[in-house]
Amino acid sequence: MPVNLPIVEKTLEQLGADTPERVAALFVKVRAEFDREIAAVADDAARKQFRDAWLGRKAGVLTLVTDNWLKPASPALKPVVGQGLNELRSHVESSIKRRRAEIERQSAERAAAAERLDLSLPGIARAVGTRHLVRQTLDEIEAIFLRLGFAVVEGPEIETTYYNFEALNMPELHPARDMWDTFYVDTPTGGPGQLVLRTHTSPVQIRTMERQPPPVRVIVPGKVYRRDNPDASHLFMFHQIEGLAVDQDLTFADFKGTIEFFVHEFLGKNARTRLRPSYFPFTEPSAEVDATCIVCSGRGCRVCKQTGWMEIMGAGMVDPAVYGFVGYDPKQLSGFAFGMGVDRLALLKQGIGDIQVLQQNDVRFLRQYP
Ligand code: 2NM
Repeated sequence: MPVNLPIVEKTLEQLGADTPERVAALFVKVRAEFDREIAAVADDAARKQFRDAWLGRKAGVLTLVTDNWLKPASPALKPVVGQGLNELRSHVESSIKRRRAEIERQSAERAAAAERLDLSLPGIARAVGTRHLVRQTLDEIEAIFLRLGFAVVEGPEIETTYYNFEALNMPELHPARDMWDTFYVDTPTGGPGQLVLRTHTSPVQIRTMERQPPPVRVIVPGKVYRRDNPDASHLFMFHQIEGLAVDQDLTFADFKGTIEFFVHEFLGKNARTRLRPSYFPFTEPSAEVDATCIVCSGRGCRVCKQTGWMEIMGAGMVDPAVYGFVGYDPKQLSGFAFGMGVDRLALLKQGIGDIQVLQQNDVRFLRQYP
């Protein structure tokens, strides 16, 4: 900020200031210019420049006044100039100091204002996720079996053919393997042997029995994979919960009681249970479990194809051959196992006709199951 004061470049003599009154008038002019200029100093950088212009040792206004007015002044005027200069200096210094404090306060206020939280603004509504319908169903089923003393265990989704088939009483080339449309995983020669995406969670039951001695009571939830073409009732990845109980003297009646308890808890006390003979390579005898159709309460409808029943699981007494693979003694032990498709059960319970909505992740669907 250049100081606009030509009078300080001149001497008192040149200015014709030969009386105390005239000298005083000159100081008034200087001070007026100072007051005018300091009002425009708005920030720290401008203040530093302004300070130099007035107090700078080499060419500051006060230096000029000293050199041009005071030093050459006549002995008579010198005290007057000296007093004027002192008053000017103290005014300049204290004013600049005050201005500096003001600028600091203003910039602090501006910073605080920029940071201030406006608590009256509406919040940001974040989209809150929910448990997926399948997860909700898994949790519900797990809770029922936990109350019966079952433990929840999980295992790998990529399995060896040994755990997925062989240990479940299906040797290589056995036609029963064709019951599942299996995804085979490419593996390097000399690798771990043939790998598959597990077609059921039963390999985890095998691994559990290998790991621990009887008694065993576990349920195994998880994803399973089958090479099906997707349609309204098929997904190539879906969810199962399988269960296994092994102990001395477990009977088919224990199995029936367990399943009836489950059906009552899951579908309601009015739901009845029915067993039909079936076949699985790893159970003997084997059964399909039907429950009263929840859509029509058993009267017959489109969902149950007018039978009043819907199939909810496959099950049976564990085949003694399976115990041989895990080092259990079939003469000392017996047990039952069961497996159910969780996605399908969720659909039945909700009256949904197309299984594909479970994997399309359309929020309009998901939001219906908060
Ligand atoms: C089912 C149906 C019947 C089953 C059998 C076993 C094991 F490991 F103990 F042999 N785990 N799961 C089983 C039996 C599964 O799912 C429809």
